[in-house]
Amino acid sequence: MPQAAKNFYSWYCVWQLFKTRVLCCSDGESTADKSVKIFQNYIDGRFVRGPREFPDVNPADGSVIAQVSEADRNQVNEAVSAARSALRGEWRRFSVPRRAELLQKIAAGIEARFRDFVAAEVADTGKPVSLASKVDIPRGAANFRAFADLIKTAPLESFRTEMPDGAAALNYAVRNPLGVVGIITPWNLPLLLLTWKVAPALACGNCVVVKPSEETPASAALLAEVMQEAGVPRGVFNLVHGFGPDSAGEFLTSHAGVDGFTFTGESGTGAAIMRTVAANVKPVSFELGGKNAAIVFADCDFDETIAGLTDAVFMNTGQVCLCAERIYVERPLFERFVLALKKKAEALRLGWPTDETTTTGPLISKNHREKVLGYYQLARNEGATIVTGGGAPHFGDGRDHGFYVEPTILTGLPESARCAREEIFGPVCHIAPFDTEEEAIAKANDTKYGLAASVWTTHLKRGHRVAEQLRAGITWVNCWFLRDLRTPFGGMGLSGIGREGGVHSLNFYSELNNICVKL
Ligand code: NAD
Ligand code: 6OH
Repeated sequence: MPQAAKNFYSWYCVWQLFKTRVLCCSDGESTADKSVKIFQNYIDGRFVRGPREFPDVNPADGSVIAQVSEADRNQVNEAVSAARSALRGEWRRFSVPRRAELLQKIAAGIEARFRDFVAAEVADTGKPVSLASKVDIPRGAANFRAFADLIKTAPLESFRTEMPDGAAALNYAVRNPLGVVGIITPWNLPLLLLTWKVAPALACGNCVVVKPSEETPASAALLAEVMQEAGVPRGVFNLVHGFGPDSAGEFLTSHAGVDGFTFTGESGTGAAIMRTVAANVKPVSFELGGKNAAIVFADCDFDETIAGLTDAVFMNTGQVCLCAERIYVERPLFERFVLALKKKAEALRLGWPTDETTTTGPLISKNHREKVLGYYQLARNEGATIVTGGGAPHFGDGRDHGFYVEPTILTGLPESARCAREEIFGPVCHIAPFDTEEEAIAKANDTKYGLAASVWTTHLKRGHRVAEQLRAGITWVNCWFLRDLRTPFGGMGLSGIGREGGVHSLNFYSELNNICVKL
């Protein structure tokens, strides 16, 4: 079969699967037989429509794949009330082992519908099917399994206190749920980033109201089905669809009945949410943007470094908060490095997301494509050399209506250039040479962000020494995106507030009560 026909066929198969299995959600009844698919809200254990709908667009060809039911203020209020009632209901009596068992059941539910989730994520985000199958969906299930285990072994402090007069007391902390948690997530890794918050929140006994990105409602809608099938008590997991300002996002963050908010998204959105939440003085956990640096020393393992940084720059079409957009290379290696990364960029296969051989899908939306192409033009205006890419590809088929851009490598920008300082969130990096270790560290740290960094060297002591001095919440040495769910994750500066992951998640989603007993 010619490639174009194969692409069409695989796309058709995924679309059929998507139509008949994924698009859903009316009290457990599939709407597969209806022509217009509607993603509904899930409130108090029931799928409900909102008063308005908006289209869900496939970024690969710009087609409308479903309608999404936008929750209005009343429905967001209902979701928060349902969550609050559920906190007082049977959920309160769920012991830690029972909650852990339920989380395992949710993980199994995701795994049982693996193909549905993959199809949903691929159609919604345009990410390659290979990536959704290897990263997004397995990690979605793994988040529930990891926090099911972690909650069972979560440490709590205790101190025996002795006063100078001989009085003694036993102090010990007990872990209570934070309460109703508002969860707002972005579109780049929809299920992965949502479950990374929902799993620890439920593990700690909270009830949640989640608002996924308006760009990617599908996997959250499927997760609601899995929650229902797994027997999660009604009101414990609620899902509202919509936008940010003057929509479900803002209705949720301005609600005084939510006890805390966890948000992943842009730094500017974080600031807006913080202003809204401040009125009710609620705790926040923020995972925001980045302008992440990689430092490559001349003594690095060259092939490993090129392979690692190809992923770090181009994975998910550069739409991972941890992607490296600034690469500093020790001068003797600079030209060889630029040429090798150029070769890798040019070998990427921009294709239909459903094609197993595609490495690079479209960007998420028309707006985002305009933003990224705007930065490509700005880079030219700022004096960059475009080593490769710098524009939009032409396919001669339906993908020309999608949101693809070329993988792009820039050199020659001053450190003050906007393209070297602002988060672009596309398949693009700027590469600059450096002469000394101190210079590389200073350049890497010269940013208002502070999310992730990587160091590439075979010099053991230098690897540790440089990593320790980088201002980032996560620093990799000779690797990228190697993540252990028990480790702290988050950023400093414009990259966020607080840490999640392992016990850090458990602490955010809990209120500790220290009990002091006189002995
Ligand atoms: P975004 O900030 O535009 O939107 C994220 C979510 O916030 C969406 O659900 C949106 O509807 C909602 N929202 C927007 N305005 C709101 C408001 N005023 N009140 C309440 N909710 C509001 O981000 P995005 O474009 O979806 O995602 C890309 C950004 O996310 C990038 O900056 C990226 O770096 C960042 N990100 C960070 C991490 C991390 O872990 N640090 C992970 C993934 C993505
Ligand atoms: C941000 O876009 C991605 C974050 C991913 C993780 O934190 C992870 O653990 O996979």
